[in-house]
Amino acid sequence: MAAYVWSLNGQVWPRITPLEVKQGERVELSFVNRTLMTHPMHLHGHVFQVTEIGGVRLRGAKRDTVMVIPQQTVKVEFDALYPGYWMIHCHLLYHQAAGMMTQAAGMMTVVHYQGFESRSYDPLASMTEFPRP
Ligand SMILES: [Cu+2]
Repeated sequence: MAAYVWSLNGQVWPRITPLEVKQGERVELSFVNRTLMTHPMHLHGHVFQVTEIGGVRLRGAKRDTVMVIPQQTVKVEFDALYPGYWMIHCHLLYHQAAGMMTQAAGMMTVVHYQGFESRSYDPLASMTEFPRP
């Protein structure tokens, strides 16, 4: 049986390309669920507003996690006010970390504020028990 590997933008943690944002801008994220499972998508350090569900625009709830059902697109917006690296991931631990057992970690990436530097940012450090690429 093939192992599950969930990805964001076709990439699996920790081999990801950060989502770049600029401090002060309003950022839209589109969660496009092409799978047959529901994913509770969670952004650290921010509150976002749900602005579209299944093609219907709305002024939705403000929250940090939103359920994205199979074959659905949910859009959210947040104000980029807190410089740093911030995790964004599926809150089902098995989806987020599924690949920790299979050398492909899964549904997690980061939002990165342009110009913010941190020597401690090293996604590959989470894979210490596996060979680096
Ligand atoms: Cu998930």
